[in-house]
Amino acid sequence: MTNWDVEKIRKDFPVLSQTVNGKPLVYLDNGASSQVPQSVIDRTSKYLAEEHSNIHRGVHYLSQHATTAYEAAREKVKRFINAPDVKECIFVRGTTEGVNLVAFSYGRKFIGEGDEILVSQMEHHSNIIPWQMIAEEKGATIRVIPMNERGELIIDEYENMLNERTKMVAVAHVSNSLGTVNPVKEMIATAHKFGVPVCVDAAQSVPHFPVDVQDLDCDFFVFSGHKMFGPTGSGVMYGKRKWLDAMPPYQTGGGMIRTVSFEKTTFAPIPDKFEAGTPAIAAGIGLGAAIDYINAIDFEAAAAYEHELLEYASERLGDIPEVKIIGTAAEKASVLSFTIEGIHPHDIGTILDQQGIAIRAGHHCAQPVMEFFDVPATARASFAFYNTREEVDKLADAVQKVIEVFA
Ligand code: C6P
Repeated sequence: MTNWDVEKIRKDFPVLSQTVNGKPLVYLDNGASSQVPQSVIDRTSKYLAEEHSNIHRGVHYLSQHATTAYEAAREKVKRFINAPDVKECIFVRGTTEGVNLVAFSYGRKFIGEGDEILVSQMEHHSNIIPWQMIAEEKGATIRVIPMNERGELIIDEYENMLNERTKMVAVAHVSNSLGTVNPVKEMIATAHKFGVPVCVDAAQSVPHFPVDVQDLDCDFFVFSGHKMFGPTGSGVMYGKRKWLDAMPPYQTGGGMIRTVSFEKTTFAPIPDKFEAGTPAIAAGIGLGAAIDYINAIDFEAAAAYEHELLEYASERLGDIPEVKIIGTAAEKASVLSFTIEGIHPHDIGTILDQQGIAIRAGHHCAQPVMEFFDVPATARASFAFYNTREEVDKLADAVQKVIEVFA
């Protein structure tokens, strides 16, 4: 095993030490929301207890202090994703809001009748519906990049779909329902040959391995704080300045204007143009603390450890004949989706919960994926670097028990 002191890491996460239904909690629902280390809890509490004030508005001490802390968090985001310019990092509530921002703002300006938007077959609903809505509004068409039986995008077909009508490619870095790591760098390079921008849904990648938006050369990169050990209500939409400067505001109101009169309003430059109203200040500062936490651990080692854990879990569950693993791509991260013939995933989830094991059961907001695999839902274990092999063993034993109960 990789040299990773998981027991030491677990102590950073207070929630993990509790019992659920009389059993030690085994938290395997990190894809839905990861847990929060004490340092993030402390930083957020400190802000609320000692520093809280509205930002960008006040001349008084607390307001300036809060503004400095919030903008420091933005700097941390910039370094975390290696954005060229901190102003290209827009704070949003999460991935959903980020994709909506890109779809409606970019779409209103750059998408027209007869245009095409490519989304992949494995997208989360958050990276489908906003594009559908803007396509309807503009008379554009959604085209779907297909995948194979392992849950890998068929890149040859993708390349054939790009043409002069394509105005956007929207693709997940990592699929939340299958765990597939998509070859986004290559996909972006291909899209750029046609002058097409790419919006990467990074909700499931940033918690699991280091990312670099300049290396990827993506046009937009969107993620949620609560899946990367930060608070809910925090998230980021990174966009290349050339697009952000040209795009209209998504929401309007306070904090995003230069001048307002009843005749005309002019807008502030980025990032303010896209941050109308009082933001989630505590959440943003908490996200900064989550990035500090990730920077303080050996994230590369964490990624390697997590990968081994996923392989081990895939082996353990793969050894159970009744279990069918959904999503067997060569490149995967964190997610193990499975079904058991004749047992509904909700029943699996409920019985596992009785053992203190938290997994997710359902369609994972990816109904097209369920349709492709012809299942109503899957059970999904999703891992983080604080999970252990013993927890994987408990999962496998509990799954075996579920099968016995239903036999
Ligand atoms: N997936 C899951 O259990 P929000 O809710 O805005 O933070 O993230 C939306 C989202 C977008 N894209 C991907 C790839 C995602 O995984 C998610 C959230 C959770 O898989 C909740 S459905």
